[in-house]
Amino acid sequence: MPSLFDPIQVGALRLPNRIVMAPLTRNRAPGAIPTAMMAEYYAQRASAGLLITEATAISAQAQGYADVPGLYGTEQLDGWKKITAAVHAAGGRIVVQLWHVGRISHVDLQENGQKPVAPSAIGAKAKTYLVKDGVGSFASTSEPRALQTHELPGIVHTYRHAARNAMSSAGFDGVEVHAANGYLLDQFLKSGANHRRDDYGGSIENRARLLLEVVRAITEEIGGEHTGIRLSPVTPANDIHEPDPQPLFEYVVRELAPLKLAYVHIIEGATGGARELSDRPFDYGALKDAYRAAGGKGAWMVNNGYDGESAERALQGEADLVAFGRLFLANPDLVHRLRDKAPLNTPDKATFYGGGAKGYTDYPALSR
Ligand code: 8OZ
Repeated sequence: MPSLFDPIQVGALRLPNRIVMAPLTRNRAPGAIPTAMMAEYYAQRASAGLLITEATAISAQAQGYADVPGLYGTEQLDGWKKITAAVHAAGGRIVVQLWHVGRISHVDLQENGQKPVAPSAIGAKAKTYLVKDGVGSFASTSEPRALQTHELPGIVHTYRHAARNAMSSAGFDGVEVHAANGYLLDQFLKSGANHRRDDYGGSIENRARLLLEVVRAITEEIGGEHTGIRLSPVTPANDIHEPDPQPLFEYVVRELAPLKLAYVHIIEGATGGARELSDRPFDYGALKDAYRAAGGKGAWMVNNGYDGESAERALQGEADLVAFGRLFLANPDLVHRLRDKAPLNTPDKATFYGGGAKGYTDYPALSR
């Protein structure tokens, strides 16, 4: 049986261990431009088997929070290029998480104060984060407008274009499609947010259509071996709801199977919260079985609240890879600490979102 410290092939990448840094929004990219401090932060964590960047907007319309990075302008791509170079120089591997927030946005973050876009004109009871004159505050998300059917090929193209730029201009080793946590692709998947009457709403096949078009376009562009996906079947994050997730997600992974993805990344339970939800049971083993039965060979990555011990147990079961969020945030040398069963730094919630080096690049590594 493998341990966290055994190497593994994941698509085109050879990982030296099975410990992944989960995507973590940190709101430290003013004007959506990645910074030198971000390069230091990611390079400090380069001993991870794989680094997944914080969610990164694929267009101006895809932005939903102040100071999250983008991947659509030259300055943004140049900023990321310095980050990927720093990670590679430190011996690491890094993929970028491609993000469109859909309705989880605010008119103040949209070009010309337009409404955010969504599958349907249904607002989310959720908060976003704005910065005005240097002062940050939480604000309710704005009422969205429904995307018209003829706009959807443009959304697919935007993902394709971002994936191409991620590889050829920004120097990433791959991309992760963010289809989780109540953002655009999850909004299309789940019937609480998708009341469409065209080919992109109603049946499971229709609700999964946009996601599958996006992933097919990306894999055509950069290859499945450079592509991963993140799904959260039951999370209530961002006011998202689906009464019958099991058949929906089994359909999704069966359709993903032929695309030869590098990995499938599953958030178990409520994002950053309870792993088991009594009102939303879900059989993750059956999900993986559906993927494998359909010929899916991608690595199976699990996430949510793992520590070293529960991660080792997961590797004895369904998992090939385990993604750690808060523990990696607070422990740049998490791999070494888990191997040595050393004490861990405690994450400081007050500095998760926004700010400077404090609670970002100043968590100490153990001296070795
Ligand atoms: C925390 C704050 C803002 C965004 C996600 C991208 O949940 C996020 C996110 C997390 O996927």
